[in-house]
Amino acid sequence: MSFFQRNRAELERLGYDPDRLPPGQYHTKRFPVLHVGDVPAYDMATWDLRVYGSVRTPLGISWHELRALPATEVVTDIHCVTKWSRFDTRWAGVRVREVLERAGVDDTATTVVAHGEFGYTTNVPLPELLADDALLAWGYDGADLAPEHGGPLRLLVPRLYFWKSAKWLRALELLDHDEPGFWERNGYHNDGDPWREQRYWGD
Ligand SMILES: Nc1nc2c(c(=O)[nH]1)N[C@H]1C(S)=C(S)[C@@H](COP(=O)(O)O)O[C@H]1N2
Ligand SMILES: [Mo]
Repeated sequence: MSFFQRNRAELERLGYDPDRLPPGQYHTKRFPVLHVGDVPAYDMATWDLRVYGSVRTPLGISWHELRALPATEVVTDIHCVTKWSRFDTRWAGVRVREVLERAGVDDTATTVVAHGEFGYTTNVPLPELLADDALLAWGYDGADLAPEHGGPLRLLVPRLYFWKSAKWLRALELLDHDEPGFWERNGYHNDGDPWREQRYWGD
């Protein structure tokens, strides 16, 4: 039996439906930490989240203002392009939609580029960020989101491979055209749908 077959058999023993695993993925109970560069430190008094580009009202949202927005919880599976998946991860935050509504997205906007600290970028189709489970996440498993997992704030787009979920999120840029981000320019698939196994260029 291959590693992947054993992993699916183990899932079944644990009482999970192995069909929750997208093609080519294995499940893990660990929560790996994966990023390029350092974990940034912040002064939350000066931290802000900017929303700009194809919007009527560009925003600079302070931490205090962000935390006053309607909070919600999302329990979801996450899928990393390096093949691990983790089930039933529990996140707290505000729906991306809430913030985009406040900025007033132009009818021409199609794409959002998420900007993380230190220039990390990733492009996400606007409709993905209007979904109920797309969050600006500040909490994980009942606690503040740990800095190594993207705290104080990360994007959560659980329907796409996890590289689209930018850690240390600082800005959402609305565009009327598509524009590949950091990994999308460096070999990863532009769309990144795990169910269609869109991992790399040419997949
Ligand atoms: N700012 C930033 N966000 C990032 C990354 C990064 O390098 N920088 N890596 C991405 C990748 S490739 C993955 S798999 C996930 C990993 O999130 P985790 O460390 O919380 O598991 O973060 C994504 N978000
Ligand atoms: Mo990744």
